[in-house]
Amino acid sequence: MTDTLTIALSKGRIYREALPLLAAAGIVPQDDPETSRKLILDTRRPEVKLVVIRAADVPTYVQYGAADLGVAGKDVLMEHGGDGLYEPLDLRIARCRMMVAGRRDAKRRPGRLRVATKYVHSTRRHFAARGQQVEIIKLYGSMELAPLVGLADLIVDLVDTGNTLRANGLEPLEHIADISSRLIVNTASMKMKHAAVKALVAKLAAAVEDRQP
Ligand code: PRT
Ligand code: MG
Repeated sequence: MTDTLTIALSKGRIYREALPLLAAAGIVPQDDPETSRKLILDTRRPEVKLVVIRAADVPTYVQYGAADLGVAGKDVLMEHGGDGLYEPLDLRIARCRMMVAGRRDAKRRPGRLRVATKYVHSTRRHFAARGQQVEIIKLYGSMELAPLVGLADLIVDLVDTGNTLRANGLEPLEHIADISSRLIVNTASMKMKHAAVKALVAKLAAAVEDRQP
């Protein structure tokens, strides 16, 4: 009997960039999540399904075994903590950098700096490692706005081209981490569905190598 495999991923850039890698493993969705309202997509391989969810929810689905595998940004995994997950493969897609940013002179202000971010854990770790006391303000998006309206001195956000920062008069100030999307696997699925998971990881690894040797 062939094991069924459920793969969790988010729509948008991760879906778009994962699609060619999945196709190399014969996984071709039968619906387009950008236009369909379906949350569970059948694929050309009858034993493989995709579930399309919010990026930040992917590690949770995989941790609890609601999905056997997932595709998640390293930023999201650093916040989640990785309990109940293996991370066997860097897919090298949706790449960017996690950075501290702010106005050029932001760090010269005396006193404890305020940092706005949705990456609370990564931010706390970064400043703690530098022995710097900061006040962290949790936001869910549009971090670039915070310094403009006096909510925070600094932000921690993802930077790709730098256009968003520039458009808001902000500059990248400190590098925290290089980010890319990772394949994650539920630890129980790794054991119970070992052959199916191993075969899929191998196909995806080969597809990653073919794209960027
Ligand atoms: O959008 P939604 O609220 O549903 O969730 P999400 O923002 O977590 O999902 P999505 O699809 O926007 O991002 C999914 C993943 O893509 C992230 O978790 C990252 O791993 C990865 N990724 C890669 C990025 C970027 N590049 C990126 N540039 N995610 C977000 N951005 C944003 C960034 O936050 C900033 O607002 O793009 C803006 C900066 O881009 P530049 O090119 O102007 O520098
Ligand atoms: Mg987004």
